[in-house]
Amino acid sequence: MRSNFSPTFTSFVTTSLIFSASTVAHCVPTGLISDASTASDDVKRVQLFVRETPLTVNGKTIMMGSVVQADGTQGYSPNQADGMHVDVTNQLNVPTSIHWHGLSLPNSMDGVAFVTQEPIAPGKTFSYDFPLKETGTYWMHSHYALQEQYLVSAPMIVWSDAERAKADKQFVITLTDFSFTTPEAILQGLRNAPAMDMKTGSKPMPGMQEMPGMQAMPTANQPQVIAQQWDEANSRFVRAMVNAPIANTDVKYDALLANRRTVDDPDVMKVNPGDTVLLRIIAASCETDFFIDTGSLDAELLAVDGQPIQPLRGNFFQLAIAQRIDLRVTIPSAISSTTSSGAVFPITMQGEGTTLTCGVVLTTGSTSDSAAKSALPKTASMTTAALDNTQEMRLRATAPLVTKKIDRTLPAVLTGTMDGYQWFINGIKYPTRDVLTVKLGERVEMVLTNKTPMGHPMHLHDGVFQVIEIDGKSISGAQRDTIEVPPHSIIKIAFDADNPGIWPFHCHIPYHADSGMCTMLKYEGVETPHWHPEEVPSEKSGL
Ligand SMILES: [Cu+2]
Repeated sequence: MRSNFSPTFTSFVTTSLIFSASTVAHCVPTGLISDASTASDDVKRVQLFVRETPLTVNGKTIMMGSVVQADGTQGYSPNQADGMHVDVTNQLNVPTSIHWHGLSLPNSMDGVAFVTQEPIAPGKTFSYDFPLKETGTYWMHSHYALQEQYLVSAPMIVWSDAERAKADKQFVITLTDFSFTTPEAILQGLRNAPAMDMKTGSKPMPGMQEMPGMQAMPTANQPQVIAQQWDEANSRFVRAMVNAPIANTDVKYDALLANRRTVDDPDVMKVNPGDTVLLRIIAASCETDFFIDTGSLDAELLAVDGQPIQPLRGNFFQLAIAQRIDLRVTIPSAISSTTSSGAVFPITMQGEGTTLTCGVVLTTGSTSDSAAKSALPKTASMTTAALDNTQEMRLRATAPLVTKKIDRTLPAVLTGTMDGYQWFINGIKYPTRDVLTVKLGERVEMVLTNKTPMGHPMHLHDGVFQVIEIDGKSISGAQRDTIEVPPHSIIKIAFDADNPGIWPFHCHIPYHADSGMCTMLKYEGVETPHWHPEEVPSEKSGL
C-alpha cells in the first residue's frame, strides 16, 4: 500500500483510506454510535461535522480535515452552564473520533478511538454529553490515526461571565503546522531515516536511549538563536539572542498557519485605542512548538491550558504543542501621529527550530487590510533554541492543589531511538497492557524524565495536574493538561485520582505517540469494552 503514497496530496480521502486500512491499533466502540435523529430533544443540541474543507497554502488549494458547525464555523464554544451536548457526524470516508482536549469528563466521553469508544464510521454520528467543569481556552481534535496533521482539530472556548469579562475584545488564534507531504509519508520517512552519527549531530536528532554528554550547553561556538529570557530588572519575559544549540525538530513543514491562514494572508482583527484584548492562543500543531512575540504590546499572561495563573508580563512567550496560553494586551489610547489612518500591531508566532512564522495583526482606525497584512514579518531572521523551563519555572497556580500526602509515585522515563524511529515510556512501547495503574482516591505524583535531546509535550487525559517540581526545584506551579518536558529535564506533576477510567498519557507529537510514546493511566478494576491493546501488533501501531 505504501506505493500508493503521493508526496503531495490532492485528495484527503485517498490518503486517509490508506491510513485507516492499517491503523486499527491504538484506539476502540460502543453502542453509543447512533444516528443523530435518535438523540434527546430535551436539551439544545449542536451538530458538529468532521469533513474536508478547502485550504489554500502557498498558492495551492487542497482539501484538508476540519471540525465545523452547520454554518461552517470552526469548532464549538459552549456556555459552561449549558453543558456539552453535541452530535458529531463523520462526513469523511474514513473513521474518526473527537477528543475534548483538557476537559475533565466521564471516561466514556473522552473520544479516544480504541480506548473509550469505537471509531465513528463514515456517515455515522456519535453523541457526546457531559457537564462542563472548566471554563477557558480548550480545543477539540481527532484521536484517530494521524488525523490531527490533516487539521481535524478546532478551537473550543468554554464561556462564563467571568471569561467574557476578561477583556473588551477577545480573539481565538489556532496554530497549526502544514506540509504538502501526507502524514503517513512523513512518518514513513522518519522510520526509514538512517540513524545518525550522534557525535557530529549534523542532522536533526529525534533522540536516543542513552545520551550521555548530550546536554545542551551554550558555548561561543554555537550559533546565535532566538530564545526567551526573564528580564529580572523589569520582571518580564523578553526575546533574546543567545549562543545555543538549534532546537531538534524532526519534521520540516511547508508553512505554519494561524487560523488556517499563512503569514502572507493573516487574519486582521479590528480593535479600538484603549481596548484590552485577550488573545486565546491554541497550539493545535503536530510537531511545532511556538515562540509568541507580541511586539510593542506588553502582554499579561493570564492562563495556561485554560487554568488561571498569577499574572506575569512580557512580550515574548513559549507555547508547546497542544498547550494554550491566554495573553491580554492593551491597545495604546494615544495612537502615534505617523499612523493617522490607524495603527497596526503584528502578533508573530515563530516555530521552534525554524524561521517559519505565522501570525495575526491587530489594527485600529481605517488601516487597510493590505497595509495591516504587510506589517507582519514574513519570516524570522534566525532560528530558535529549544523550548525550555524559563517560563514554566515562573508560573504559579492561583488555586494550587491542597497539601496532601503522596500515595503513589509513577515514573515516566522518556526515551527513543532512531533505529526505526521508536519512542518509549519506561522502556515500553504502546500498544501494551503494561500501563500505569492508580487507585481511586490517591494523590499521585508522576516523575517525567526526558532522556532525549528533543522536547516532548506530555498530555494526560482527564483534566488538570499541577507542576510541582522542575529539575529539582519545588514550585507551586501551573495547573495544566500538557507539560513540555525539555531535553534532559525532569519535571514532577501531581494530581488527585478522582475520576475512574482508562486515560491516555502520551506525547502530543502524533509521530511519537504512534511510534510508542503512549501509555494509559488505568484505575484499578476499570475496563472498557473498547480497549484491547493486545489485539494490535505493535508494528501496526502507526502505519
Ligand atoms: Cu515526543
